[in-house]
Amino acid sequence: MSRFKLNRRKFLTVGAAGAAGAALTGCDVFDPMLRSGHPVRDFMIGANGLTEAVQRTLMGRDSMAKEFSESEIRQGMRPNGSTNPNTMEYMFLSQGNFSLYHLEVDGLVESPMRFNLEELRNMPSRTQITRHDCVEGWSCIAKWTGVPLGHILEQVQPQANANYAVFHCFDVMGVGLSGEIPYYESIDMIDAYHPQTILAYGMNDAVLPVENGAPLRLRVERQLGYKMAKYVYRIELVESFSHLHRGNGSYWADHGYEWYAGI
Ligand SMILES: Nc1nc2c(c(=O)[nH]1)N[C@H]1C(S)=C(S)[C@@H](COP(=O)(O)O)O[C@H]1N2
Ligand SMILES: [Mo]
Repeated sequence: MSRFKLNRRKFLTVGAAGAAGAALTGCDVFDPMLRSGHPVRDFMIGANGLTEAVQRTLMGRDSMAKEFSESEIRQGMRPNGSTNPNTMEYMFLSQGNFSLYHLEVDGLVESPMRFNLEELRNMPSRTQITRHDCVEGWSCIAKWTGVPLGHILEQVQPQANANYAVFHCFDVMGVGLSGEIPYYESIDMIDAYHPQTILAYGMNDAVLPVENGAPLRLRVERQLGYKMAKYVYRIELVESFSHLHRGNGSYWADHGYEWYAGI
């Protein structure tokens, strides 16, 4: 356990070194290091299988992330990455206070469903005060309220070959040869059914602010910040994510980070 933690620290230090000198404004400060063939990138990719296997063995599938008390909440949650998506659809919905928003849940499920915010808020909820660790080397402690993802999955009934939940987000990160490149993330079914995995609509006892992912963002507490997809409009259950975007299961995994970002 402690040996593993040491390795994780080393990984984080590599990240922090890359960010030195640059303002800590977003994960994109690492981009130059992540070119194919760069030793840091290769190290991260090589470490991926190992850390996931080691973590699963050491931590077990049901271990809980540490939860904190009210007095430990540190600052408002520092916004990072996209903080105000400028796509037409998002701006239209946010201007209407997200009253026309709905979350779509589809893919490999028995009953595809859509839920508006009121329906989501009326579902069983969970509140947790947790620490958010960004790969850049900063962290915040904030209080999150939302519906457990497991509760939504129980309603749509994933099929036997559904291996991953993919979170599609409103924000566009850039434009590539095949069009716009949106933010997306994915987790496996172990994390999807974990009791602390929630779709949060509230933060620090208030409505989730736009900069932190309104109207709905994922909290998957045993992984790094970039897994916590903000601005989620669709959850798609898939057998494999190789057909999505560059095939690595997440915007940042497509840019050389680990797909499994356990801490
Ligand atoms: N849709 C979307 N989700 C995202 C990001 C993003 O740019 N777009 N940034 C990620 C990163 S790198 C971090 S650290 C957290 C930041 O969450 P916060 O803005 O609430 O602090 O969101 C993650 N989720
Ligand atoms: Mo991050």
